[in-house]
Amino acid sequence: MMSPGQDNVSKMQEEFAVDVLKGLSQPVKSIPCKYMYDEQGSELFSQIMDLPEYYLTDCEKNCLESHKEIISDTIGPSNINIVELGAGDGMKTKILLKHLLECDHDLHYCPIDISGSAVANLSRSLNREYPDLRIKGLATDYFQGLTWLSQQNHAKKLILFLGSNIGNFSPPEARDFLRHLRKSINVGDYLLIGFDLKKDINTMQSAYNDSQGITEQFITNILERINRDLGGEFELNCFNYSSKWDNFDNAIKSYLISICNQQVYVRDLLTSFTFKTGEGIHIESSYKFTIDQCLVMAETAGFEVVENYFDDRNYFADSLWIAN
Ligand code: AVJ
Repeated sequence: MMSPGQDNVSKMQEEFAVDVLKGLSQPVKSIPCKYMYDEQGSELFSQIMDLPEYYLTDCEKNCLESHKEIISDTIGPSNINIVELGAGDGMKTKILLKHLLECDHDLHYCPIDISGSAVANLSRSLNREYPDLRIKGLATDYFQGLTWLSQQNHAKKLILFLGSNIGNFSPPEARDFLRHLRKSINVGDYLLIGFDLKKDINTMQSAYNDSQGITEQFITNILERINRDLGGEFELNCFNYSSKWDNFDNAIKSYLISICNQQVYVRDLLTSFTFKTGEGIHIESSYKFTIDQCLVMAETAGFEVVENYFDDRNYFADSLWIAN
């Protein structure tokens, strides 16, 4: 695997510092959600995927389990390079990889994830389970991942973008990202992309307000990371977690809300940030989709929808697109 070498790590640290300074200096404070995924955050997210309330993972596993044959037949038996953006612990992907290997597909698998520890763990466990699978892991963010992708040869590719990771982008960001992704691959390459579909509000909100409080820990970890990595002085019990459905934007929005008037010093930024009682820091939006929206997104980005695969409850869709 291409490990996050020392240069890469310090570059990531510097970007984190710059983005926290920018985000907390705005009138409406925010921190980019990609910074939730340090080693602790990636571990907490793995725990979230096992929660009974977090239906997304079970639904997508069900989608892939029920449709792995048709997906495998559609992309054909040729040599194929599978590149996964935001691979995480790869538990869902294994369903597909296992089946493709059993069908004698000649596979290269390249998991890309912002968390170096996640990529290292996944590569190790896949090596053990599938000694024949050729793996090249990359610890980097989506945008550098796309730069790398655009430099690859013309071998046939299947890009995986699972888990409704696309839902963290606002609609204009999602459009730009998918166009950029399309430009980084070739005509005839495939994209399998997961969408969490709009459903009753209680079900969606419960997925982000689990009874064990793991999601709260996951979101709050971003302040702990500022304390750990940037010498921040956030008092974790001076912020409350809030995650609610926004009916106008069709998204779950997650905030950390200051419970008092306070100032927080962050040593490496040489800056104190002021928070008023009730003031929120926006951490994450998780947009939800209709299947018609998915179709428009595909066409706008230069793809054609080959097929939509649903789970038994129609909660989630994995959509197979071909670049045209
Ligand atoms: C990994 C972005 C799909 O938005 O549902 C889970 C992250 N945040 N619980 C999501 C997340 C809180 C997740 N994604």
